[in-house]
Amino acid sequence: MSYGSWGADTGEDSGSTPVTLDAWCRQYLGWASPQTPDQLGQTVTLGLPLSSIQAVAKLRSPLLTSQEYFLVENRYPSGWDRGLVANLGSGWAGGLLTLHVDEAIAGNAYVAGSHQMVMAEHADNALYGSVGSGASLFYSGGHDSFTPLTTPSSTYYSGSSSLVGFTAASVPGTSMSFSFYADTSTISISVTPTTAVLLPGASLAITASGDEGWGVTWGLAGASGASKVDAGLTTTLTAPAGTPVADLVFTVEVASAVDASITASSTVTVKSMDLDASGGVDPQDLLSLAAQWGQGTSAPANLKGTGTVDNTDLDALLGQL
Ligand SMILES: [Ca+2]
Repeated sequence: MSYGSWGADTGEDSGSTPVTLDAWCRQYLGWASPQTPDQLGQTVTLGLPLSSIQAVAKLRSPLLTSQEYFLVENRYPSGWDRGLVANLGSGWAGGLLTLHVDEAIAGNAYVAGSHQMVMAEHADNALYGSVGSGASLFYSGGHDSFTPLTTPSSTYYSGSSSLVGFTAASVPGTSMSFSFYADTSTISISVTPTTAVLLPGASLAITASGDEGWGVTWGLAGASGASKVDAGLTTTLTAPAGTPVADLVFTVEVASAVDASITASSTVTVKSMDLDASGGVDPQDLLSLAAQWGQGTSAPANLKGTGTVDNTDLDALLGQL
């Protein structure tokens, strides 16, 4: 708490109103369980520090170290934070306090050539001593953004981008909000396989990559009747068991969990078994299959989509007659 122990409102003796513990202290004590925004543009709302155990936001990219991150909280001249008035002045109106935390550092003592474990990111980029300033806080009308591109920036102590931050801090108040920022420029979602052919009732695992640790969300479009089971970066598609008289085409869609505009898709087909185009699946189709025996994947009778027309395709057709 340092200087905060001696907090006081206007006209009070020093120490009469010790200020609220900062977000790191509350997290350490178990008084705070930070919100962890994970979608670009997600609105995060923060009440006053002691109003809720979730009145803190933790900003961190899953791609990078878990030891270094930012804690954002709403500091406002109310309750114990009236004790800040003695040092910040009666005109202090509140804002978002942003703490840069590096748990790889053992303590908060100043060591030349190093940095402290918990330090405020001063919105006005000024240097302060033991006591900060109202201009240290982020708010609409002052400095309302904190990203890898702003000054001060959300760059890590190593000099690498943290890839996270916030924009659009609201005006000060007992409830404040911001928009979560994530640098998604390194995310490029792809899937394997991009195309496949399935027999009726068969299953196929489709895997995504390039999510940069943020994860993905899966969707399914196209013909009806298929189902899928999502498990992280993999989804397993199961084709409907019925006999297709016309090709069934399914589109498995995948999007970055942090930025839904970054997408990829896989096209899965269940081929028609009406090989002679009679309008139904019947014994005549066996003759068509026999005529294409040994042909490759482009043959209509290659129902499984791999190798050549063989017993697997014959069994599939017999199973559906
Ligand atoms: Ca037919």
